[in-house]
Amino acid sequence: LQITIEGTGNLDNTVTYPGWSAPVVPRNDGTASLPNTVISPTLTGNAAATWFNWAVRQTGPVALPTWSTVLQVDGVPVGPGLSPPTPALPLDYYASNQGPFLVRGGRHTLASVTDGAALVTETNELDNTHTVQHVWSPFTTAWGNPNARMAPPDPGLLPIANNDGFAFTRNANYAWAVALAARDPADDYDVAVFNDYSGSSAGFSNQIGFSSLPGNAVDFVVGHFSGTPVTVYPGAVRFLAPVGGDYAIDQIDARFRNGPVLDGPADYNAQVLGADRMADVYEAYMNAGSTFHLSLYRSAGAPDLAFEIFPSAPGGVYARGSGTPSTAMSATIDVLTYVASATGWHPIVIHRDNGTNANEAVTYDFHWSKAGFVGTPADPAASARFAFLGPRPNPIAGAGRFEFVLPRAGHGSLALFDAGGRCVRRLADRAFEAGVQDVAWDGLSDDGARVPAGVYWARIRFENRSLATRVVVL
Ligand SMILES: [Ca+2]
Ligand SMILES: [Ca+2]
Ligand SMILES: [Ca+2]
Ligand SMILES: [Ca+2]
Repeated sequence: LQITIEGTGNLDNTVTYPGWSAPVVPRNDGTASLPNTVISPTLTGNAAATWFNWAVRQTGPVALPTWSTVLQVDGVPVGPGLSPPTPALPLDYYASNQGPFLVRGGRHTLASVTDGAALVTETNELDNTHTVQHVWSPFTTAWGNPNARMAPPDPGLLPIANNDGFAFTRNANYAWAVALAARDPADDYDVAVFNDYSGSSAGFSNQIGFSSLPGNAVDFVVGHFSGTPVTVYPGAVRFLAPVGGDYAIDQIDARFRNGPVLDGPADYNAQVLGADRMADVYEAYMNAGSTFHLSLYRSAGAPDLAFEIFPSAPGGVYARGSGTPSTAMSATIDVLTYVASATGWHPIVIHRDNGTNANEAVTYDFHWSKAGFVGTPADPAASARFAFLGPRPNPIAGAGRFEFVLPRAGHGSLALFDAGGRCVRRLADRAFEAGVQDVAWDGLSDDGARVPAGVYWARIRFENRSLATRVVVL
């Protein structure tokens, strides 16, 4: 026998019961009692350590037919929920200590949903859900150790999007970057960086940077070494997830910096961006008004690389695309001629273009110099086609080679000079094709002797221009 008088009863999820801190209470233990159900000050993320409590008040006057209530985390039901015996009498119903469930670190939406299938007609259909956001303790990440993660949570409808949350503490003396990308080109995840995390009721709320390029382009946020938080809280946010594939997130502070005494040139050869690593950070000390010529050469690995330079202002936090990006000269070479507008440490981010094949390591050389490129700063692409990519390896022990780029076919010469400006070896003086050139050196001087260890300069001349690069011989 089923007694049903429709329209005379109600299920209400919005009631806060005596001894409860809210209609929906997450806890990091399963020991709540009916008169004592309070939210844990800190909720433990990334472990099966959360228990849920929620209550539904059924008002009369009569029993209602079959209904059920479930808890959703970011829109996904978890656990068995609660289904009272049918018919259900007018009472308070409690789903207590359901768990433990694993919730990732960061910000998430909890919703208790009753009669979601709309099987019961009630006097009020608008109070059947209670929605609230809480914060779980972030996943702590380490310098240069990327993590592969499943798709970020549904962002939800509240002002601060739900996220998969992290904590990264960098060296206070160096610029930093956090970068992520979806592996599948159809998925689009973004990175937001926050400066706060505290307990279960706040945190991941003060956003200091947000990169949101489309598709699976690498999104990154970079910060100046000075005036930005030493510990930052990145959150991975879902924008589109038609595939819902995983993503890699990476974090690092500056691998290298050069200046202010040297003021360039800087030569970083055979650097490896490992599997799932998304970005490296460098810092260049530049004086206002100085023109720098930067070049990036990918020597191994298929994924495309690029770089971008950012202002030297302390406190600066920037998203990908808001700085000055490099220009792709070829599949493997990116260049930039940059005129510093202020004096100080400029963060430079070398990054993958996207997350496709992110599990493949990439090897690159990165150089910058005030003398390396000659041309018109206003036209970096044109000026860059005459480029000295540098000695390989550098330093040179025994034998090596020199790589440079010519804008067109023509006559060029390459020679090696000692620190005193004396020519020690004429390496080439002939016609060249356009594009990337490679001239080998056997480590000998013009008179056939091995050159002594020390600092030398290699100079390429082409038409009326010349470029020099520093060479260290061991
Ligand atoms: Ca209702
Ligand atoms: Ca209903
Ligand atoms: Ca994105
Ligand atoms: Ca490139």
